[in-house]
Order: sequence, then C-alpha cells, then structure tokens
Amino acid sequence: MSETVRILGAPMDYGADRRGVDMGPSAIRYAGLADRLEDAGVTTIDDGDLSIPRAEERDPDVEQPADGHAKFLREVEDVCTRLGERVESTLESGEFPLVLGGDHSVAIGSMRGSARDADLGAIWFDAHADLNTPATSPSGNVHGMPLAATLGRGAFGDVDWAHAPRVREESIAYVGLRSIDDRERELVRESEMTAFTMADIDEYGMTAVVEDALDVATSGTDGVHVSLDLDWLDPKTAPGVGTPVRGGVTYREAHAALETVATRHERDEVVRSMDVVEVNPILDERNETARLAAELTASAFGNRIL
Ligand code: 6HN
Ligand code: MN
Ligand code: MN
Ligand code: MN
Repeated sequence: MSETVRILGAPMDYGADRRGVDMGPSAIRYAGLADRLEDAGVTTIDDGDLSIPRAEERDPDVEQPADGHAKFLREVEDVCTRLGERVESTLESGEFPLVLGGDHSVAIGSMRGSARDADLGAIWFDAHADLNTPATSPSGNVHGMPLAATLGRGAFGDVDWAHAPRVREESIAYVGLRSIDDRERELVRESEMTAFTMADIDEYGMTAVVEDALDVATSGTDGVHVSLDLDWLDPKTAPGVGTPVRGGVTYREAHAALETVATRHERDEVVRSMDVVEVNPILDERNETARLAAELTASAFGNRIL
C-alpha cells in the first residue's frame, strides 16, 4: 500500500478535567510513531501541531448553551474548526489525515472535516460512549460529547462547526464499551448505533466483533473514520489516560482489532481518517501508553509480525 499519512497534532485539553492530555502528540511522536508507520510501508508527513491557547488564560464558563453545560465550548469550537479544515484539505490532496489528540473532543473536528465530501461511517474504540449532550453530561466535559456533537444532538443541533450531516447514526459502531452514564445509557439504547460492549468481545472474540463493526461502518458509506481512545485498553496496559476504567481490552486484543482494520483497509481502502486520543503523559508510566498508541496506529496501517 503506497499511502501518504499526514500527521496532524491537536494538543487540546479543553474537553477534559485532567490536565496533561495536551502533551499527547509530543509523547506519541517521541514513542516513534513516524518510524513505526514507515515500517508499515506508509510515507509520513508531519504537519506539526495546531496552536492552542493555554487553558489557564481562559474562563471555562463563558457563553453556555441554554439547555446545559459544556466547559470551554468556545475554545473547542475554535480548535475543531481549524482542525476540520486541515483534515478536509489533507483528504483533498489525496493523503490520509491522522489526528493526534489531545482529548476526545478533537474528534468533532476530525469527523466534520472527513465527512465534508463523503458519507462517513465510524468505529469508536472506547470505554465510553461519548454521547452526552450539554443537557445530559454529568461533568460538562466536551470529551464526553463528541458523538452527540457530530450527530447534531441536543444543543449541537444547529451548530455548524460540530454537526456533520453526512454521518448517520446507523453507520456508527462502538467497540469495547464498559462505562456509560445513566442518562447516556438510554441515549445509546434508543439510538440506531451498533454497540459492542466488553461482554460482546468476551463472547465472540475481538476479530469477529471488529469485522461486524466494519460491516456497519462501511455499509452505505464512502469511508470510515477510526477513533481510538486509549482508555479503551485496560488501565494496567495503558495507565496514561485521564478516565481509566477497569476491565478493558488487552494488549493482544487491541492489536488484533487494529490489524483487522488494516486487513479490510488493504482490501477495499475503506478507512478515510483516524484519530488517536486521550494519551496523558503526566499520568503515564515511562511513556508506555504513548508507545502503545504508536504501535496500534502502525497496526492499523498494516504493520504485522510477519
Ligand atoms: N472520554 N461519560 C463521562 C463524561 O464526563 O461525560 C466520561 C467521558 C469520558 C470521555 O474518555 O473520551
Ligand atoms: Mn472517548
Ligand atoms: Mn474514553
Ligand atoms: Mn447542521
């Protein structure tokens, strides 16, 4: 596969409570991302990082939506608008946009950019559902809302920088869910999204689950966005995340999942864009989580043992 991957750093931490996730892009690069991608046979171009104003200089609470709470929403808007434009122009040049977060709110920009000229499906590798709206969120943290924003739910209904009309609920599949807020559980149940929980992975195995998720995300779409939240993994394997949840995916399951994505991608070129988010170097142990992020990304592009 002669693919050119453009690395877009989005060191944003406005969407999360724990500081440090803004150092994610540096840590993932330092862990050897570009070399590992070259090993997978892709050419890489590093676009550097979006410039992001420091959170200490901002007021988290200005201009809240009428029906709820979303911290730093204006800053998230600014970053996601610029990121979406970068993702869109990367695709226009025939390259693959790989976004390094940052907290998971960067996915709002990635998906909006990726879905500008395409019907887009998505695979959400995450412990969390990220479907809160400002009205249902228990925390007010936007990293718990990116799918609601992309789908234009609640206060995001008419929000142009967030809502991506060419992403339909029925083209989204969760893989590895295990931590859902009470009000969010109803939202997931009532939605047309497909949700594979950790229990489904126990029962059917990771490869079969990811094959099914790919069927969901490719059916009736022009391409798939892969969103990899490192808290998807078990915290023993990936300690450097802000919202760890026990009982996560193992090291080998995670590789199997991304290798399955690569196999399908090599066959049909189905994956269009990807983000790797929530790596928090301050909470990490010896950059292990960042190294895992780099390895798993390379697996998604076809890096294999043999
Ligand atoms: N993430 N559901 C919780 C909230 O605050 O809305 C946690 C969200 C975590 C989001 O890890 O990307
Ligand atoms: Mn997430
Ligand atoms: Mn998560
Ligand atoms: Mn809209």
